[in-house]
Amino acid sequence: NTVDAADAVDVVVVGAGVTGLYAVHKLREMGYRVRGFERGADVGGVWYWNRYPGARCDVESADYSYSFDEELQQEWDWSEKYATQPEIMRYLSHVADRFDLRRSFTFGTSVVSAELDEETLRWTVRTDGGIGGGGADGGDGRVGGEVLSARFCVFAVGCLSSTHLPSVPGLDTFAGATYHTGEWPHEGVDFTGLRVGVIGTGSSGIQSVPLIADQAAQLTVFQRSANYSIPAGNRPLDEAARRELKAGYAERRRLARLSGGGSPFMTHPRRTLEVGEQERRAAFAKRWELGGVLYSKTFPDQLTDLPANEAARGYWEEKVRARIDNPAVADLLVPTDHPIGTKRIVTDSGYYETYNRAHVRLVSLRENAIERIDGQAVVLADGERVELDALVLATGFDAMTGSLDRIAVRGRGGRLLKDDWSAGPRTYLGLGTDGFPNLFSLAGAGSPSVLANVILCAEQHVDWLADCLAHLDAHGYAAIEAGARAVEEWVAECRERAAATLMMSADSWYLGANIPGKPRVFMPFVGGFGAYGQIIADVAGSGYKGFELIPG
Ligand code: NA7
Repeated sequence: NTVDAADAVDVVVVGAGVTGLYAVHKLREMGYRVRGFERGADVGGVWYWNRYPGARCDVESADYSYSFDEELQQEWDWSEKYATQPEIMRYLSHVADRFDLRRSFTFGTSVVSAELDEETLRWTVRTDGGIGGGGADGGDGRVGGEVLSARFCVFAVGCLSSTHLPSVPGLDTFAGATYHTGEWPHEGVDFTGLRVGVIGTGSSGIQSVPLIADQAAQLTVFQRSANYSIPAGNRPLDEAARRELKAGYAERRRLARLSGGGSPFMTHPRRTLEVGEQERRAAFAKRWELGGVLYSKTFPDQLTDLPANEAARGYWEEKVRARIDNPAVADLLVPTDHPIGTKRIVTDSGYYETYNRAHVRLVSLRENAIERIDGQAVVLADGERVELDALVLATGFDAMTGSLDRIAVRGRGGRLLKDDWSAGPRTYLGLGTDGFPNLFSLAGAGSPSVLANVILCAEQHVDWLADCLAHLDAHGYAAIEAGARAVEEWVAECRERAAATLMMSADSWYLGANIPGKPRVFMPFVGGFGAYGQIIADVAGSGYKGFELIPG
């Protein structure tokens, strides 16, 4: 395939989720010719796909929104403290309309490969030809999608976009309907009167179970590992609350940028066991009221010190047991295998209370594993056949690397990125890697994105990228490439920082532990959003230390 001038662009952006949308906007504003590609039929990324009942963000809506445009943040009205998936989709659609972003994207189209030309340092990017697949032969001899040449390749493919199916024998022969929470039908699903099974009790399972229970005649939840969940404390935002939020936005954003998680909340100033029982409980109670994921950072040592963690865990257990009528069921719902916060704490609405309902049953797979699926039934190790009309797989994702792995990215010497990363992702600052000049991965492995508010992470990365490209152009550089040594050091730093926490002790998707055969490597940067922002700003300020700037 030849690439003619018409197919040459400055930047290809892959993904129209929160990161890709802002990347296209920002780079286009700078005057670059940008083409975006998106697998889904519209903008939204993870929010486009995860339409399961109860899908809701676990970061407050006021924070989980772009900060780059003051008018945008002043004009948009969030209706609830924690936004539902439909409201987030309306917001992202509004952003796309407001900045006319859709015209730069080709939807329903996946990028399948990106190949470096070492002479020109340009990337040849190929797509799959879009919905309907394969045959985009427009009479110009090109079959199988578009081919274009780009100076920069920007991957904004998301950390939770490649769905994971459990390897249950007979799964594909199930006689009822099967749904994965991460690929939910757009027309919705009506479970009224049905016998429904849910496999998986991460965020997606825990958020969907109460709503599925409202419809189903019988609901069986198959739990491999119990999880820590905390009530969202969700509430509608009225006009007065919104006015107050908007008036305080500047300070709210300032604090969020300094924080560990990209939300304007600071941990208690002292260590857990330095304060008395009463003050400790008051601090936990305050965080509990804030809701959800913020609880994992009530005290600064909670994720580094086991006795401190145990104090937080103990408070959690006390609160949760009080919500569950049957103590034997409560025993199954209290995790015993990992410290609190070492998997992402789930933010729920009525999850534990759902098990107080007569038609809802919890099966612990640790005690009674799924042997196979046979016709209409899930067959358990003890021989019981659980007859089902519908099965919901809330079994998560090949997180952080799964979506990039699907794309054949070939750098210097024809090296495949996937092979380079076979022992775990290798990045410098999460942004680039050696052997792949002018290729950027945004809000992915090696960055704090999955441990923080991803919208601010996206802005942090895109703004860094925009400054970087402006620097290259101002100084006449053709390309920028992470140095091998800088990559080694960053990988080591990410590993060491994680090893100094309790995060290594959970079989989490942060570690790839949910995917059989995936190397056990802690993939995010655990040092916090604010600290990370300082690190990447310092690198830029130093003239991109650790990167090689290649003259034009
Ligand atoms: P998660 O958090 O990865 O949860 C997946 C769940 O599915 C979890 O309970 C898993 O148990 C379970 N699972 C996975 N494979 C199997 C098999 N083979 N058998 C039984 N159970 C299985 O995905 P979510 O979609 O809920 O949430 C992803 C993120 O989205 C979340 O962290 C938030 O950041 C938002 P396990 O714990 O591995 O034993």
